[in-house]
Amino acid sequence: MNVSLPCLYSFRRCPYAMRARLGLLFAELPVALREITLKNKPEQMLAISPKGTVPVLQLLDGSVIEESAEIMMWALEQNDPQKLLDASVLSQANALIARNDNEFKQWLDRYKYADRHPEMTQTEYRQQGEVFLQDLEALLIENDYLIGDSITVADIGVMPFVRQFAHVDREVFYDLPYPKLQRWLQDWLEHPVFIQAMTKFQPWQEGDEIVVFSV
Ligand SMILES: N[C@@H](CCC(=O)N[C@@H](CS)C(=O)NCC(=O)O)C(=O)O
Repeated sequence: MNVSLPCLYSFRRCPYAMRARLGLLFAELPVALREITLKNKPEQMLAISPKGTVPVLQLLDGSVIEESAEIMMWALEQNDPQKLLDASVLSQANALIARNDNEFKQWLDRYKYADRHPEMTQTEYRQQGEVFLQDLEALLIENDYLIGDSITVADIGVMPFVRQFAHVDREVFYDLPYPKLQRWLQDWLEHPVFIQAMTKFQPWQEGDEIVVFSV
């Protein structure tokens, strides 16, 4: 079978790639998925995106989207049956995603790899990350999802990073005083779209059969 689909370079455990895959699944846009390993990036990916991060999406016209938030937005702009990208949520969603990427992610990395950053203790890094989590908890006290009572792009943009934070030490995370956030994360981990987004694939090699990634 000869299928022409946009091509997504992805890495299963990467939170940025997770948000891109979630965006594509919620948009119901099939792509050809190429799983990579960070230690052995395919030359075909580096040729279209020399910065060497995943996710990378190459469209059928050859253009390349190499930022995860842009892939998510692009996908939902093409098709958004569940209205994740309603105009009314856009500015709040963009602000939350920007805070996640520019502020929370730094503390998350230091919390996860505290031994590489001896300037502060792991607990202090965790507490810095919790500043963002407290704000998410406040939003989830008001509504079932981060912006209102249905899933928006903010939820799928932020959730993979909260998951990573929780997985640094699950016992510690579930002991923190954020019951709404813990419930929200737990619901996401059991959500069928997230489960599908976490399907395992073998790393791609030239000549492999196309792997269609779709709902
Ligand atoms: N700003 C980028 C960041 C993507 C990113 O940093 N991805 C990591 C994996 S989680 C990566 O590819 N790192 C390259 C490497 O470790 O070599 C985006 O949003 O897509």
